[in-house]
Amino acid sequence: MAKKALITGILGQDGPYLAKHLLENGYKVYGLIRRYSNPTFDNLDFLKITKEVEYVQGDMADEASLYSIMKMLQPAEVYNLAAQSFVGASWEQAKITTEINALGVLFMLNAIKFFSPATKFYQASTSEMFGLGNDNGIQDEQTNFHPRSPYGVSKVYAYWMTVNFRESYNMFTANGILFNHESPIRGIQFVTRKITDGVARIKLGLAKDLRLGNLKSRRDWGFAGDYVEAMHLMLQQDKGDDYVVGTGQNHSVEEFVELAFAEVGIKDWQKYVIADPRFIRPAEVPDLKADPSKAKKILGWQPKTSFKELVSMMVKADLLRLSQK
Ligand code: GDR
Repeated sequence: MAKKALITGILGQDGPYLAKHLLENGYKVYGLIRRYSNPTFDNLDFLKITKEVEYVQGDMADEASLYSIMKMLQPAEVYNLAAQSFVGASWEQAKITTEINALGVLFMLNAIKFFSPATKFYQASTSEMFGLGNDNGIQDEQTNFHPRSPYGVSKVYAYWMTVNFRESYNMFTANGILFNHESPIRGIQFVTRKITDGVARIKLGLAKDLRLGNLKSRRDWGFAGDYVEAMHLMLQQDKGDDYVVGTGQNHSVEEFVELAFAEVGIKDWQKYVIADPRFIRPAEVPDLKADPSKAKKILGWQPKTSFKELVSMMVKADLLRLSQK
């Protein structure tokens, strides 16, 4: 019988890439879907796997729904990718961010503990937990957390609950502390996709400018398709553990902008970019860079896609998408 995996957050960016990877590895993949009036399967369609995933109805904020799903499915692995994942919205919507990102994880851990204790659990932790916690400009598994947003705070709670269920109940749980990871199906409000979509629109004459916030912040950007392989590897080890996943290099938002415009042959990008205070955050994380040595050593994982390849892939996909409309 095929191994069963349940992915929460199946309609987001990482869910489809992970589902594709698991399907290619012979898994039966289930996707958790909450009630939407109009669920959008565009990201799964993009990877051509919409019909290969089986969908189950439930909600991270409603623990009883998770209990019955775990009782029914008894999956070998659960990947918790469900979240209010946009940092920028988390100040205005701190409560819902906390309910889904923090309490939702507690509910899922309890669902596993009570109804499917052999299930291995992956938690989508994040470099946003580090925030200002910075060991000489680079973060690894030992770096202190100093989150700077309600989103980061909610993820720190989830991280420690995931560790605590491992320590308290001997459950197999793993935190993947993923640094920023992007792709052509990245949500449009995140800065990379906002830039590549904006650049493609400007190139095609569909927009005149691109409005951005802080161009100076630096992120360690990788390709989501590479990162889901690390998630899977974490659950194939002898015991659960926590791993930093990133490239080990970082770039400023400005460098991303410059490279994206260069991809369509525009050198004088400053003409098009407008600083807009609406996109400045109440507290910023200025500089993140991963030390992924542990993932490399123990999981044998390494990113395959360079920063330049990532920018180019995203710009090309947006040009194609917009020229087909
Ligand atoms: P981030 O991603 O907050 O790092 O979290 P995002 O792409 O939103 O921001 C990256 C940096 O770019 C700056 N920035 C802007 N950001 C947005 N969204 N829009 C703008 O116009 C803009 N201008 C400048 C931001 O201030 C920030 O410094 C992402 C999310 O996917 C999280 O869920 C995940 O946990 C982390 O990555 C790892």
